[in-house]
Amino acid sequence: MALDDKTLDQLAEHLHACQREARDTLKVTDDHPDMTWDDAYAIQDRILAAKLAGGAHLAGYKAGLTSHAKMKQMGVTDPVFGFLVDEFMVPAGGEVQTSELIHPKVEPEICFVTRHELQGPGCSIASVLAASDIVLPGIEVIDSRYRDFKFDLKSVVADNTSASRFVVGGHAVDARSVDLRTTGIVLEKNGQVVATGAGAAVVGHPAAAVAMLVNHLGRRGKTLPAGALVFSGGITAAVAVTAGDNLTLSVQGMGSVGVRFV
Ligand code: 0L1
Ligand code: MG
Repeated sequence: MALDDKTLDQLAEHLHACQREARDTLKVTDDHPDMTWDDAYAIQDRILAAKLAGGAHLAGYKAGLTSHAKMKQMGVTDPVFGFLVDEFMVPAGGEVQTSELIHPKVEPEICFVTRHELQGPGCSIASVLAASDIVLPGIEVIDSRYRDFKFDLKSVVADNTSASRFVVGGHAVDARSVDLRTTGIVLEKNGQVVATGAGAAVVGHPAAAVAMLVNHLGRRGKTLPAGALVFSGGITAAVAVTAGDNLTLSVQGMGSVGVRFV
């Protein structure tokens, strides 16, 4: 760790305020170029602790930057991980208030719900599938707090991987009943197809991203609990949205889920 507790507290407070107030900021590594990955996750942990202290509940976990194209672009080999709380939750077909966000984008994802606790290191796709209950379509709304999307990966981790809203829906299926690599998705904005893809775009298999999350948690002395919702990562590039947009994600064999931006 390069940063002391006081600095970690201040950065967490700052980024949390930016998220709550839809206020943008410069990336945190501008003032703290020596910030380590552990520091970045420690800031994220502090934001979660503040949310829980304020009455929020942990609603799930997310893997971010999961597509090979985006990882190559950012010069990284592993995804990043964040948390979801109930205040980010939007009902299927519900509305997202764009005035509460800075510059939102959406990502089409396949979500897992675990039946059994998972522990890493050493977690594999097979362990994830064996421990999973259902998979279902999910739209993640990301909203980087960094001005003009000028960020680096450690700053993104500190900013809870741009998490801001999420919606799940469609129809859930047994995680072992489908080949998630070849499961196709179509994302429509206002009735126009804006992105298509297949599960394999997420580090080869969406369950691989969940295994990476479990191994990441394991390295930090944590486990993925039974009943956890996990957004396994965007299958395509994120799509920018503004007020008035209607988004629908269809996932092969799992129906559709939609959300409206007002
Ligand atoms: O969920 C994600 O893929 C996180 C993306 C973080 C960077 C961004 O805001 O584009
Ligand atoms: Mg995502």
